[in-house]
Amino acid sequence: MRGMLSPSLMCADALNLQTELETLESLGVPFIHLDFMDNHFVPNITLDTALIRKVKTVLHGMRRDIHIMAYKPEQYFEPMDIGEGDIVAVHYEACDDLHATVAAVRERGASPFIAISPDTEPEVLKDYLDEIDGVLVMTVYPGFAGRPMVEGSFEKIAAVRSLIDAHRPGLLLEVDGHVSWDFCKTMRERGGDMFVAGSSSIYQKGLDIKEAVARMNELIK
Ligand code: S6P
Ligand code: MG
Repeated sequence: MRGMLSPSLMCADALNLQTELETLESLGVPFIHLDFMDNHFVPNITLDTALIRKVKTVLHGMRRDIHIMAYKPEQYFEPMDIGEGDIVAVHYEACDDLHATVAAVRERGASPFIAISPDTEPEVLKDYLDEIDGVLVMTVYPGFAGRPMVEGSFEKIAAVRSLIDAHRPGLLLEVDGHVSWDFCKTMRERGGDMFVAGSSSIYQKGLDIKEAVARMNELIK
């Protein structure tokens, strides 16, 4: 399987989101990464539930890759109109009953992923691997774009890959945070399947988005 791109909408031009989405779709980008924050689990607010809901109405094949950085994520599923085709990553650190939250994503017809923050050990995933479709590994501390990669992230990606391969081969491994031009190839080699691209790569001033997506696709192939 080729490495897959999931551009982060919070890094795109906020005044031209529809055009940004149309361009990505025309380039055959498979996922759009949508960051939701509650200003409690992380100290920031970015895209809101109404926007994430609206994005669904303008897509033609590109899938929503929703990353919920919030406590009690299940309260946002209905407002976001989560359903078939969506990936929904909920944080291990943010859920009261992670088994139930994962099941609630599945009940809506979406694909549940578990996200782990940099200080969370991969081993915690073991109890959930049979219930999910993927793991999102945070390689920055969540909450903001443009952060530096946390030391040890390449090793963390490799450790999660080993865990997946040993217990549930086929699960997707998504890498989120500072997926830069310099680091993305190594992240792919260490076992990443999906890559969130933001201000460290495709959304840099002066870059043509078409050329940037092509370059990124080549590096993560
Ligand atoms: C961060 C969020 C990420 C960012 C992404 C931005 O809390 O979950 O998805 O959008 O990290 O990319 P970059 O290249 O600026 O780190
Ligand atoms: Mg994210």
